[in-house]
Amino acid sequence: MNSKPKHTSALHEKDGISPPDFISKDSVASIKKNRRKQPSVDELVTGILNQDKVALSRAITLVESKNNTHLAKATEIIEKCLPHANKSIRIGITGVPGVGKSTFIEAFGKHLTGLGKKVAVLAVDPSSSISSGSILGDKTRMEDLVKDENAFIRPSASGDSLGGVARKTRETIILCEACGFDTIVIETVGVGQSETAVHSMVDFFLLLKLAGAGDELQGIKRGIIEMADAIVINKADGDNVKRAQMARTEFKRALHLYPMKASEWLPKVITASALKQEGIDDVWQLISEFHKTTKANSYFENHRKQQNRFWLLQTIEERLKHNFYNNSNVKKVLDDYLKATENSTISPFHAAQQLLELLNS
Ligand SMILES: Nc1nc2c(ncn2[C@@H]2O[C@H](COP(=O)(O)OP(=O)(O)OP(=O)(O)O)[C@@H](O)[C@H]2O)c(=O)[nH]1
Ligand SMILES: [Mg+2]
Repeated sequence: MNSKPKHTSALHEKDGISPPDFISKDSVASIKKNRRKQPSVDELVTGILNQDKVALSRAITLVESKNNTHLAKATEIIEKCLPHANKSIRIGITGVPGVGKSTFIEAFGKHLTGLGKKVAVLAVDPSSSISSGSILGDKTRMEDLVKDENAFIRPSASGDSLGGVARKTRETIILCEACGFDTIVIETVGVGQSETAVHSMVDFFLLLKLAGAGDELQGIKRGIIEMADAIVINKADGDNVKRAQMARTEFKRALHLYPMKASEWLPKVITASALKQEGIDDVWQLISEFHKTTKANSYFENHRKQQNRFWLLQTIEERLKHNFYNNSNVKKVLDDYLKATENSTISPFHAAQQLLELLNS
């Protein structure tokens, strides 16, 4: 006889089937216990400082989380890692889709690990939350680097705002450095303002280009050329070698028209073939030279200090904006105010003033 009370509610779930006897209850309990166990902040920090990539990945997941408890943990981890960070060179790489960024990073990364370096590859691509194709593509295109003991590849954090994605990447840089990665490569495809965001978190900014396509064809904004510390004309192989060399001369000439950079570094133009792995060492030599020059004239340190200031102010702006648009009082009346300004029944400035006052009410 079944002694259990009869359930009349339609919501009642039937008891599941109990596991067969040959499954050890102890094993099930131990698996469940381990599965639930979240490593503590100190465990993750110790792991990161011991160059454990699993701990690094888990900490990055916390940085990328939307859960407030995770974020609080992430903040603590970053604070503890900060004294161990900073000892690296941070390189930003940009270029239009198809220029060969992934192929280049694979060749460049392998070259550097061959020199005994530890390379972390991160990405800033705010569009990746919409189409995850590029992430999967990158992982397969960086086949060898993914398997490399001394490399770490993390696709772009997803997020709806560039500011959010950029913040996560910046924090991830700190974690990677504390984990012993001495070369940080940050890839971005020119979506919106992502190059500017990447430029403001790296020491060296590299622009990949193709020969034979005009700037307008390549969709590269002028500002990006101005940001570049080096332009690499990629795919300089086969029939393309001559055109690549011509493009190099043209770019060199064009770069002379730009004013001297604060770093006192004259941007260089070189040709390379990521596919044939040619010119890769030249790129590295160039970056090393830049590193030496800017360390000697103190630009390197000053630039990083400036970047930290920039990110502090940027974060405040983001938060203030977020708090404003998510304030329930503001949400209730914003549309009415917008309509009223459209109809000129209130001036935009007066409306703004009244809306901002709602934040303090
Ligand atoms: N001939 C030649 N082809 C190359 C070279 N580098 C990359 N390619 C090819 O160009 C295509 C695009 O390369 P990717 O490395 O995926 O380019 P990407 O810039 O990462 O592209 P997205 O991720 O779409 O932005 C691939 O078919 C590569 O094999 C090169 O140096 N020479
Ligand atoms: Mg790619």
